Amino acid sequence: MATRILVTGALGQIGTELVEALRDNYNPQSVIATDIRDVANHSILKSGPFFILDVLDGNALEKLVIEFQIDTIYHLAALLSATGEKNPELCERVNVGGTKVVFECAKKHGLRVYAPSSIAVFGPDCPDLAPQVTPLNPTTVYGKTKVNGEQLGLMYWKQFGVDIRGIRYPGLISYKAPAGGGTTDYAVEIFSAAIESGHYDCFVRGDTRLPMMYMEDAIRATLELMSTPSEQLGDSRAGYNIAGCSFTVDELVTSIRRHLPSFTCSFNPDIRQQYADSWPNEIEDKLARKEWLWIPEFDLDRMVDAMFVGLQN
Ligand code: NAD
Ligand code: AKB
Repeated sequence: MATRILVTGALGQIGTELVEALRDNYNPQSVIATDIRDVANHSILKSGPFFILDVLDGNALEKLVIEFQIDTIYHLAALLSATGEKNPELCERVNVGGTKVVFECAKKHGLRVYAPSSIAVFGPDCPDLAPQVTPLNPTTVYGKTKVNGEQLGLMYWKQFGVDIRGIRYPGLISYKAPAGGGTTDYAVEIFSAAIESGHYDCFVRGDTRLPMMYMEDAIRATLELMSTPSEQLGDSRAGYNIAGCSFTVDELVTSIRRHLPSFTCSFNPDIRQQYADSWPNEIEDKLARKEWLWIPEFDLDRMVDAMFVGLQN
């Protein structure tokens, strides 16, 4: 039977590009995009089916799964770190509660699930180069919900055989949709500010180094993980480390100046500096490379070049 997919949180930064990639790979009418909100004229509302869905509403989710004979869910609905820390109760409810709703539905209907994790699972006790297996002691509520999601995913796989997979995405950089309220948003916002005004006021220090990834690499990683035979995946299946490129804001500014020599950046760290400081500088991804042959393509300069091409066209 042909793959029939439902995507939650589809209007966000990742969903905007993942839905298009899935619709390119499968029958576009078989990729059902959903989100709790509507965005007028959004590209994915035009390229295939879209429904309003609050991921906490298990009955509504089940109705769509049955109606469209869904076999795979890409579960993207969540609150990111900066938004989540402002509203921890809602963050916990959506990120953990919503994930349980999706996993229960998958268990009942025999679905496969992709549920992303984040580098936010790591805490200050993690080495600068984050290993795949290390104690996970995040300080943010968001990070705790992501650890919870990974643990639930592994539990549903081991106890009930539900095929759940996930990647610990680094900060994702893209130009097709705005970043969704995270700590790494500065590495997205800096590009439009540079092009529009020649200046960016950054909310973390210039020496802040975080793991990042260009969206094209992240989408490819997602599709590659989901097309890997289940028996190749081990106990990290719900939260694989993958590395793209790590850089400081100062290094990002230097790379942007190759395109805009007069670009300036000022620094006014806010509470998000604390979240950034609690995360590792770099990610070690040997296991993903071994188990599903992950390999990144975009380094800092290539990513910056692609952002300028994307934003200026
Ligand atoms: P985003 O904030 O851009 O999009 C999330 C979407 O979820 C939004 O469109 C929002 O309307 C929707 N949503 C919120 N509450 C909902 C609810 N109750 N029901 C249904 N939809 C709801 O986030 P994103 O960047 O696309 O992230 C998607 C996933 O990837 C999240 O799990 C996030 O933790 C993870 N992730 C993202 C990044 C990144 O840099 N973008 C990095 C690491 C992990
Ligand atoms: C955030 O900054 O909250 C996200 C993430 C790394 O999970 N981009």
